[in-house]
Amino acid sequence: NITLQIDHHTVEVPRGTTVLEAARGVGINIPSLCYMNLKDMCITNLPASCRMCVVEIEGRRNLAPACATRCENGMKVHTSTLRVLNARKTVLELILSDHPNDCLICPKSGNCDLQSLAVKLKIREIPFAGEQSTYKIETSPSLIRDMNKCIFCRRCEMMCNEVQTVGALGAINRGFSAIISPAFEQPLTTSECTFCGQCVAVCPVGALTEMDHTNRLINDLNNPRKTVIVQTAPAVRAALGEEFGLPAGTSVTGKMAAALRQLGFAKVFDTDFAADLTIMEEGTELLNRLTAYLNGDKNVRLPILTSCCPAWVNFFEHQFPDMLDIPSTARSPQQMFGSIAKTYWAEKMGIPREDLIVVSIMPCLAKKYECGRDEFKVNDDPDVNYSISTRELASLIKRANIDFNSLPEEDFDQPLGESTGAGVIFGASGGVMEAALRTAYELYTGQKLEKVDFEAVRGLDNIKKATVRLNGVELHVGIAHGLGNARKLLNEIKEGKSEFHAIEIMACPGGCIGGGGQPLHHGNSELLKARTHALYEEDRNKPLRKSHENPYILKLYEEYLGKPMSEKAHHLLHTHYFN
Ligand code: HC1
Ligand code: SF4
Repeated sequence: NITLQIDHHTVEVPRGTTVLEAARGVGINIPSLCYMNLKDMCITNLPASCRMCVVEIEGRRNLAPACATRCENGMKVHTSTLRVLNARKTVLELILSDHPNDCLICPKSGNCDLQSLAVKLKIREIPFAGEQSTYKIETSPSLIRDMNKCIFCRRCEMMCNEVQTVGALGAINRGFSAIISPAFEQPLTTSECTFCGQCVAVCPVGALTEMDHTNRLINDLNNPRKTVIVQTAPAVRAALGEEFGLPAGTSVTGKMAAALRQLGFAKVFDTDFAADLTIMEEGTELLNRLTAYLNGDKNVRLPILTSCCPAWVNFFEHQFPDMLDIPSTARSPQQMFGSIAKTYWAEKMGIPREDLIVVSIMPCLAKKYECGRDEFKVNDDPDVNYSISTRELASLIKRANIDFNSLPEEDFDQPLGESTGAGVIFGASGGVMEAALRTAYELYTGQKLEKVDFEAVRGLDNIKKATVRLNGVELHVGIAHGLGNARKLLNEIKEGKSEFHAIEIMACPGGCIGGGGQPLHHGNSELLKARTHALYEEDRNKPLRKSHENPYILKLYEEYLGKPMSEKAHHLLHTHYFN
């Protein structure tokens, strides 16, 4: 270990620790904009480009960036001398000299690191009147890109290239014209972008934000000719509370249902219901493929890959176009919900399709794009009209003057609000696989599962593995979260080296709990762990924990669909892929 002095603290840290980390360890929060450390993924963004974190080190002539300076024995560091404070202020003024000062109307206002720093450093004027960038703001179904606001921290580039290995964003041009952009300055929509939103989740300013549908929703909720219903994704309940000052990991399912009712939705339903439905379809597909394989069918495609994450679907459509027959054909729970709501439920209620609006609340930005895919429309009417992110929901609740923390706990409406614990854990990496295993085991063996928890598939390890015995057959399963990890498993399949029969992939770190539409995670894995914990707690406390025990799912098959993978189920709940 190394001992050094930081301001008035004597600090002992392991060799290799940076001054920034050592200082933060004793509560000295040196400001930074570009620095980001994804400890659990062993990835650090360290361009040392913003220079906000400069400190004075005794015996050195120049100020040093704390993020890129390693601690040394006996070092004496000063983090807030006059020289340091003046340097930081000048750096910030220079950044602001080419940054629009439209904070009042910026989508990131109130949640922007640059704005917070300007407040903290008491910036009152911008002395350097420099040239201003004038880029056109680009919109896509999921994200908005405003390069006039980019501060070149390169955090988005790191997420897109290193964590996701998509490579949609990179630095192009030089000097004042340098920007982060898809190749040849093409729009995101025609690039390799998957709309995963991980660049948005780490952008410290308003350069990358989500496509906002809150005004559209307010209009619909006030239209007396429309019935507006809502479904809420599993991961939303584990993070929404953070927007109202509750500690990370507080589950707010009941308050969320109450808030949605107060906002004016005619019915408050749950995507978790459709997650249970997904398990019936995808689980059956897995067992069908496995049985065919065991019976010697050489053409059967294994491993089967989950297909509920739309950014992941985009990724394999773009990057592995010769493997489109491997993923499950099951639609995502969001889309299964929309399809069932606009057929089975609408018919039951006597609501004409054109008068029904289905809205989803999602932790994800790719879900916005998924709603608009042509396969999920009937006569041009989308099964899910549009999707709102967790952050957008929080802003709506605030706008409607709802005191979220004092709301009562309310239940979802039935029948499309009933779910089991298996549906809840979909929101964490490994959850879809665990839910599938619970059902596949019981359906395949005809026996009751002794222990419902499959610990091996949980947690934040990059790639997780487990083996489950089904009547003497060994089922090998793998799980990856983050598209970079997914790529590794896909390459193994391509090379014929995959050891798995089934693989779960979620595009975001930690699964949907780390989605691009959640309160920004800024790469903080402790936050992801707390959210994950909230979902497993909720699962543990549910009376039913296996999808095939959901009574309303059983009723749906009995009254409408017949059985899993029936012709009707195929038509309403399955899809196909394109390159
Ligand atoms: Fe997800 Fe899913 S779990 S994709 O991560 O399969 O977004 O939460 O809603 O559709 O259920 C997201 C979460 C979500 C779907 C489900
Ligand atoms: Fe890259 Fe995802 Fe951002 Fe698209 S949304 S640019 S894939 S990080």
